Amino acid sequence: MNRPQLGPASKVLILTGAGVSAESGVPTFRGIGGLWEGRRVEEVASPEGFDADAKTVWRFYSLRREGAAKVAPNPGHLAIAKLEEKLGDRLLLATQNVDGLHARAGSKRMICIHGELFKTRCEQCNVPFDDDKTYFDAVPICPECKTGRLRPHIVWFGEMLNPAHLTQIDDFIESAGNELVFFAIGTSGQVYPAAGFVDAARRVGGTCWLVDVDPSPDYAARFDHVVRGKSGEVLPHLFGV
Ligand code: BV8
Repeated sequence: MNRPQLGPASKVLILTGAGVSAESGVPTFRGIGGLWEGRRVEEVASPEGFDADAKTVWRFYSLRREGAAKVAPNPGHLAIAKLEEKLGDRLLLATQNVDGLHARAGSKRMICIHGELFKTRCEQCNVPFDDDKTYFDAVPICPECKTGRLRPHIVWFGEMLNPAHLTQIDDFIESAGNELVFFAIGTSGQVYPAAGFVDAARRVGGTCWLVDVDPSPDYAARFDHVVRGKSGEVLPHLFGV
């Protein structure tokens, strides 16, 4: 396997998707065919879905909370955390995953661009409830403002990502210039704006690597290097950690 040349000026941006958690036993979206109980995930994970049937949406996230609480980080998560130990502020991780496994593996310089499964917030007053493992089988009302519905702290389809997160990623890419090495790991590259990070990396002259057990051809075509394999097996060697 050819390996990235990481020199003293190199800056590494990593984007992860559901594939990084697959070896921990967390099902991927493509693996479940993009469906949950026969419904498209995009419908369930959306404001419209929550307005139409908040109880079912809470059951979707509560079941995922139960699943994610039972699994552990795998060697792929650990390899990313070890590379961060080596590179420090020359590494930034943007994860699409909401399962919390990167944090449990030790990643610190991390942005959860699609939210966090174990966080809840009030739709009305936005008060956050961190480290919330509650299994909600009814729609909870905010104990603070007594009127708003509590919702998962998740970026749903059709919702804007946190602009500050996108600015932090853009600034990192710009500051790296052609010293940027961009890795997309375990993602089918279907969801924007995350799927566009590779284009931003190319625009500054960065080198782009895709690691995936079954790369999506259209997405893979935008990368300089494609490493076909399981992230838990590939990353320790690829990163030399
Ligand atoms: C936005 C949280 C703009 C939810 C997620 C209409 C209206 C508004 C926007 C849109 C619209 N139509 C389209 C859009 C844009 C939309 C989008 O991109 N849709 C797609 C479906 C076309 N994007 C959005 O809506 C975003 N917001 O654009 O706002 C806007 C502007 C103005 C006003 C309002 C809005 C918000 C997107 C965020 C959605 N939330 N997650 C939750 O998790 O419950 S997305 C969710 O699905 C994940 O976070 C992830 O991003 C995505 C699934 O993708 P992957 O992670 O890649 O997973 P997948 O299963 O697909 O692939 C896994 C890969 O791993 C595979 O390639 C597989 O081969 C590989 N693999 C498997 N095992 C392994 C492995 N690889 C290595 N090792 C292994 N062992």
